[in-house]
Amino acid sequence: MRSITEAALILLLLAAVPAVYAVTFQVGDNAGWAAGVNYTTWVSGKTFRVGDTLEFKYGPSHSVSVVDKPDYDGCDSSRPTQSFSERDTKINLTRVGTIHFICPTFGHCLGGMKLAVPVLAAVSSAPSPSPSAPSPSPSPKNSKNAKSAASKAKRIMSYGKIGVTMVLIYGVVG
Ligand SMILES: [Cu+2]
Repeated sequence: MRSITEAALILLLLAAVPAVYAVTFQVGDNAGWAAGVNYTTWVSGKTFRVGDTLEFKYGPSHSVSVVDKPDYDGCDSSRPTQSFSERDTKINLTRVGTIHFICPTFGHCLGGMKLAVPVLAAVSSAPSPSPSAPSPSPSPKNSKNAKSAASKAKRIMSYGKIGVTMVLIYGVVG
């Protein structure tokens, strides 16, 4: 009885494992989202995955804007896709690709308050259905069919040979 309970617990733990992989990164570590932090250095050596969370902690003079790459490169905060200023912003990473952040306060991005986070696919034990699953192209399939048809024909021929041999044997015996 006890071992069944233990086994059930282990199964529960195993099922919970993918959730354990989700990580919350505090941007800039203890320095937070602030001037004078090198976010390129902060990003390097870290692995970000879909399901992880970025937490921005910052003072009232800062904000967080999600921008595209050209605006990240050019420190242009005039057309963010998302903006936050609640001083504790949690961004869930939901897509594979690089997500770009800048501080829209004048001069801050140029001063280094910019962050590009490369997001990799989630690690999961459960196979997720892929919309772009590779399907075999028709030509190799056809040649494979032709091959198996040829081997089938060969087999039929050898059966035919055995048949003829048996008929001959019967003929000799009879
Ligand atoms: Cu700022």
